[in-house]
Amino acid sequence: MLLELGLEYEFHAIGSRTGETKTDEFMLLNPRHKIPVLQHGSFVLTESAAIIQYLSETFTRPELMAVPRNAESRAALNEWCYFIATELDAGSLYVMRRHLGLEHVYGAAPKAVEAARNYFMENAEAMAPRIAKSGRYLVGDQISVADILLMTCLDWAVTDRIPLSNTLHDVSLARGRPAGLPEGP
Ligand SMILES: N[C@@H](CCC(=O)N[C@@H](CS)C(=O)NCC(=O)O)C(=O)O
Repeated sequence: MLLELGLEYEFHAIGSRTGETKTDEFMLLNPRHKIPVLQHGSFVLTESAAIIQYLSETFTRPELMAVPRNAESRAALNEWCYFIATELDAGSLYVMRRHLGLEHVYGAAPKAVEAARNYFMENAEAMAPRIAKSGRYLVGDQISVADILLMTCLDWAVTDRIPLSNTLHDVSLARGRPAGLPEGP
């Protein structure tokens, strides 16, 4: 979001599970020892979705990015954001991440991993026709917070080799997949 908005920023590389998220200094910023954290002046914000939404509203560039101003269009955008952040990310991909790759922290749970993979596919594919129909962006004809959240999940799914329909796979390629990531199935 910082790049999309062309903002100048200072990046501090803090590695997860390296101990860097558990220093006294970092724990003052986020007592849950999680990255990312945004510091904007004296304002400190955690939770990636909240961070990108805050940036999009604080540094609004109407010519670049959709930031809904009325309740209905904001609700339509939020519907996408909450769906992606809760159902696709936290409820599916992050369950897989926790129990496949981070078993030493969260424990092995192969059945949960399998169920989470299926849950991702079912939910993403249910929305695939709407995602494809939306055109280049999910809401209107400009990029929004929802597109950044969706692309994060689709890139992650492709990297994790979760089977995607041609529709979703094409969306993941067409809507700005960063170069250098492995090709999907
Ligand atoms: N819901 C949070 C999740 C953040 C999160 O889980 N971050 C991981 C890295 S992707 C982390 O900081 N792990 C370090 C730790 O648990 O100590 C968000 O979207 O910001």
